[in-house]
Order: sequence, then structure tokens, then C-alpha cells
Amino acid sequence: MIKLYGLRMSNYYSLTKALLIEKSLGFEEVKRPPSQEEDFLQLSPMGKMPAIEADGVYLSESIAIASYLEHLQPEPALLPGDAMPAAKVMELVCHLKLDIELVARRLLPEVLFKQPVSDETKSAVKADLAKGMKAVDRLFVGAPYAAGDQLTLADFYTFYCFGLASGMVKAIYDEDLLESHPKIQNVLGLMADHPSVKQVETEKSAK
Ligand SMILES: N[C@@H](CCC(=O)N[C@@H](CS)C(=O)NCC(=O)O)C(=O)O
Repeated sequence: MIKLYGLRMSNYYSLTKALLIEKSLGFEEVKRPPSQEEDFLQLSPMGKMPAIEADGVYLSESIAIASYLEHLQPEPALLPGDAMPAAKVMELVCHLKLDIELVARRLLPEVLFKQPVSDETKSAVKADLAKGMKAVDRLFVGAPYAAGDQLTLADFYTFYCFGLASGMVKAIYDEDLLESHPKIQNVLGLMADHPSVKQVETEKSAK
């Protein structure tokens, strides 16, 4: 059985858990906080969560794990069958992760740990997020799902990347990151009601 290491509070842990549920794969949650200790680095070389263990092999990075799960259990498919549509989904996933979530994450120390972030960083994050939102807007289909009429990996990343990013933007700038992005808001609504995500979020609040 697959083991899922990390903590339920993590957006990428939650995303990975939702994928495991989506694909009806049996798994066991192992509560492990991220760490730079050698035993954790064996699971995840950057000391980040989540990581999984499958057939005695450790694997980190949510995209790598998603790719493994897609090969392991192709149904329900979370990537289109044809090469270019599948690559376009991954392109959107990359921008959501790198140009939205990772950018907004720079505000996290102040929001979660009360470690002030400099005004310079706040301005840089704002500018980078504006650029990232334009990139995502160019690729986001929202008819009704992120990449078109099929539920894909991009919908899971939309939910879990904007979950974090919107919270950071609200807390630091008191602004709504998605104010003029109805298609993205719609996907967030769809995903909040999607059974695998709903289960993850319910179990998270139950602790
Ligand atoms: N690129 C990684 C990001 C994982 C990540 O940022 N994990 C955070 C929690 S959501 C973490 O472990 N942070 C602790 C740290 O950076 O030390 C992925 O997609 O899995």
C-alpha cells in the first residue's frame, strides 16, 4: 500500500491525497512534518512535504507523484490522451505552481509565522503575481474546467494553488486575487464540491 508522508495542513499534501482518492488507490497517511534531518531528506531531498513511498521507493514533488499515479492508475484519466492537449494541461499546472503559488508563498512567513516580510518583497510579489495571473488567464479555459470540458490535473492545482495564494493576498494586501477572474472562481467552486477534494478538506478540518 502507498504511504503518504506529510501533514494535512499542507496544500500540496492535500492535493496529492485528493489524487490518491480520485484514483481509488489504497494509501496510508503517515504524519511527518517537513524537516532537514537526514531521515526525512531520504523521503524528500528538499525536506518538503508531501512524499510518498510505493514498493519501497520514496518519491517527492507533487507533479512527479501525480505523474506516477497517472501511470499506475490511468482511470479516471487526469490528462487528455493526446500528446499536445496533455502537455497544455501540464503547461497550465507549471504556471499555477511556479508563477502563482510559489510567488505568493513568499508572503507566507508574515501570514503564518508572524515574521515580517519587507515592503520591497511585498511590491515584488505583487508585480510578479500580476504577471503570473496574466499568464494563467491566457491558458485558462474554464469551460467548465481549467483546461476545457474534462476534469484534469490542472483543476486540482487550481484549487490548491489559489487556495494558498488568495489567502496570502487577502492577508497582506487586503485584496481579492480572483476579483476579475470568474472562470477561475467557477473552477474553485466546482472543485470545492468535487468528492475527492471534499473528503480531503473535511478530514483536514476534523484533524
Ligand atoms: N514543489 C513541491 C512543493 C512542496 C512544498 O512547498 N511543501 C511545503 C508545504 S506545502 C513544505 O514542505 N514546506 C516546508 C519547507 O519548505 O521547509 C511540491 O510540489 O510538492
